[in-house]
Formats: sequence, C-alpha cells, structure tokens
Amino acid sequence: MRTTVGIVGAGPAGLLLARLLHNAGIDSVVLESRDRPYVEQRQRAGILEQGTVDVLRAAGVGARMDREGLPHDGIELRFDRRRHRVDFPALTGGRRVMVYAQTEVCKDLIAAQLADGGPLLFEAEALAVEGAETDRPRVRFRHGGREDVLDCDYVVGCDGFWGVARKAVPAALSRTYERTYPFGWLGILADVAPSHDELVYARGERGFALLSMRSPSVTRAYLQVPADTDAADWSDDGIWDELDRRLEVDDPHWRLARGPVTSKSVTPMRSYVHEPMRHGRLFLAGDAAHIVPPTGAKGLNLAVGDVVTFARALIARRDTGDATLLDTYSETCLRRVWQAERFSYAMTTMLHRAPDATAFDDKIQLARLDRLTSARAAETDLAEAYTGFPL
Ligand code: RFL
Ligand code: PHB
Repeated sequence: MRTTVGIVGAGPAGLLLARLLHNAGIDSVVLESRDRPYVEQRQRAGILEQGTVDVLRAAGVGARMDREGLPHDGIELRFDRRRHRVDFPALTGGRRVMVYAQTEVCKDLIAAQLADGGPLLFEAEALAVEGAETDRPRVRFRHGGREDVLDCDYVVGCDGFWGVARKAVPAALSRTYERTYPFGWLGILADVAPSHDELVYARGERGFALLSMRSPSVTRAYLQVPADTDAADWSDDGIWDELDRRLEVDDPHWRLARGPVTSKSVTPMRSYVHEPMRHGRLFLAGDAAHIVPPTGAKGLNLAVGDVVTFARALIARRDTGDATLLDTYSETCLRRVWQAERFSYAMTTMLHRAPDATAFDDKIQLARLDRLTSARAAETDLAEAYTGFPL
C-alpha cells in the first residue's frame, strides 16, 4: 500500500488529521489497532476549547456538536465550603468552551471519513515505523492476520501514549520529561441530570472532586483516589457519599442528585513530554508525544493543536514548496504543549490533596485559591488557559 500521509492511530488526533488532509486534497491512510465500537465508546475527555470548536466547524464536522453540545460560559471552584464562579467570556473577551464528549467527536469524524475519505482500517496494528530519516518512511502493520507495509511520504504517529511511533525516534535524540502523581481519578457516568449547570472543581480536606456532565440527563463525576485503587472496590452509594462530602458548601440551595451509576473506572495521573516531536519524516501528535493530568481538560485540545499545525505545514509545503513550517513543527507545538503542561500541573497541585501533604501545603493551596478568586489578574490567567490559547 502507498499513500502520502500514513497516520497511525484513530483517536481524535489521527481522525481529525485525516479529515483536514482530505479537505485539502491530500490523501492519507489511517491504521487503528482496535475495532470501531471500542474507539467510539472509550470514555475520555468532555471539554472542547473555543479553538477546537472552531476547527471542527471549519472542517465540516461540527453540525451535531452544534446541535447536541452544551456551550459553557464558566466553571465553579469550591474550597473552604465556598463557591466561586469563573466567568470566561467576561475575562477573555468572549471565549467559552463546549461540553461535547470525545466519544461523539470520534463518531462524527469516523462517519465523515468512511463516507468520503481515504482508507480507515480498524484492527490494523502498526508494528513499527521505519525509514523516518529517508524520503520514503513506511509503517509495518498487521491486518486480517497478514503483515503488510504502508509506504508514505510522511508518517504521523497519533497512536497515543502506549503506541509504537515514538519508539522510531533514536534514544540518543530523545528527551523525556515526566512526573507521576501519587493519586488517580475514579470516574463515573450516571443516569441523572447534572446537579449544577456548569462544571464544579472542588478542593476538599478529603481530596479533589469534579462534577461534570455528558448531556442534560447524564452526569459525569470524578473523585481523587489513591493511584492503585480498583474501581470495583467502590460501591455506588460509597461514591455518592464521598462526592457529597467533597462538594459540601455553606449554601442551603446546594444538593447533589444521585442516580444509577452506569460505568466506573480509574485513570492514573501523569505529566509527560517527549522532545522532539519530529524526527525526519516522522511527526508525533497528541498523546503519542505528551500527556497532561486531566484537571486542566487539555489533552484532546492539545492533540487538535498538533494536527492542525501539521496539516497547515504540509499544505504550505505543497502550495509554496517551502518546508519551513514542517521543519519548525516540533518547536511550534512544544511551546503550546508546555503552556498546557504548566496549566494542568497548576490546577492539579492546587486542587488535589497529596498523601504526604503538610499543613503548610494545605495553606499554600488555600492561598492560591484565595488569590484566584480575589484578583482579576489571577482569574484571567485561569480563564485564558482553560478556554485555550489561539491556535
Ligand atoms: P488516543 O485517543 O489515545 O488515540 C490513540 C489511538 O491509537 C491507537 N493505537 C494504535 N493504532 C495502530 N497501531 C498501534 N500500534 C497503536 N497503538 C495505539 C489506539 O487504539 C487509539 O485509538 O490519542 P490522541 O488521538 O492523541 O487523543 C488524545 C486524547 O484521547 C486525550 O488526550 C484526552 O482524552 C485526555 N483527556 C481530556 N482531554 C481534554 O482535552 N479534555 C478533557 O476534558 C479530558 N478529560 C482525558 C479526560 C483523559 C482521560 N483519560 C481516561 C486518560 C478525562 C480522562 C479520564
Ligand atoms: C469530563 O467531563 O470528562 C472532564 C471535564 C473536565 C476535566 C476533565 C474531564 O477537567
């Protein structure tokens, strides 16, 4: 098989890249190791930045998002039994976010690709990327019990944190920066209307809690738990009791609505960056190159930023012959990536209670929250980072 751009992985990064290239008349082949139902049902992100929303609309895959997504103008912070709302449009000159699940973004992109795009092969596992330093990189893969080779002009590794593409960068040229956190998130979906009309990020003495949503009738919520937690050890009542405790405020109108829990799972928390994000004709995008803890809601949005940057660079190369944007892909992406790393780290360390936290650490967290909720400059910084820096 032969194509211009070989794309490894059909998560949001790979699927959106295939769409952007298709719209520009550049052919691609997407290889995805899992089957379609798995990719469409994997529960993950829920928040799209303003820039991500704009990109999906411009790519022609925003119609259902605009019908079913929930535009949000702010979030609530809870600490010390207090509630504080952060008003995004007022602080950012009109920027907001959209609640529209990653599962739905993927379904929309898959439907578009299968309708009129290039090949999207499910259950096609990439085994290795080879020849990245040559003009003809290739992906060795297994599909339908057979090994095959995809010959490309460019390969984009969109195969997530556990993928194979990153391994094609020689160890001597790779630098990695990493931090693991001594806690994870227990996430649930529940068939009950969200108890609040915006997301609630809560710092409590017993740890962090997040109240989110998937639709007007489905609640998504998370609890900070020890890193080695087994989700099966938590009963539904136990989860609701703990959410109740961590979301408690001195407001007689607040009440957490409970309902049947339909899914629960534990996610580890990690910060990770691989540099550089390009080696020869291999480009890394999304979780294949970097991971953020989910507290800043940045992972999917970073993946979108990377593939938009790559698509623009390749289109410029085709239209003008100038490869500068391809050559500077890594630097361009990493600048944005490190801003998201900074923000995700700041949100995580401000709101979670580490197992070895001291009384001093607690006071510093509260002082950071106090500053955020009393100084417009600090609040503006949060609002700008949360709604996303322009692409
Ligand atoms: P993905 O989604 O991991 O997709 C990679 C794809 O590659 C496939 N693959 C292979 N295919 C072929 N051959 C191989 N050898 C392969 N190896 C792997 C995989 O099967 C998969 O389909 O990476 P991508 O596209 O870079 O997208 C990244 C996002 O998925 C991720 O950053 C976000 O989900 C992170 N995240 C959030 N991001 C946000 O922007 N906003 C949020 O609100 C948000 N919340 C979250 C999150 C992630 C979470 N978890 C579970 C990690 C909440 C959670 C709980
Ligand atoms: C989600 O709804 O899954 C979600 C929302 C905000 C985050 C992380 C996850 O920061």
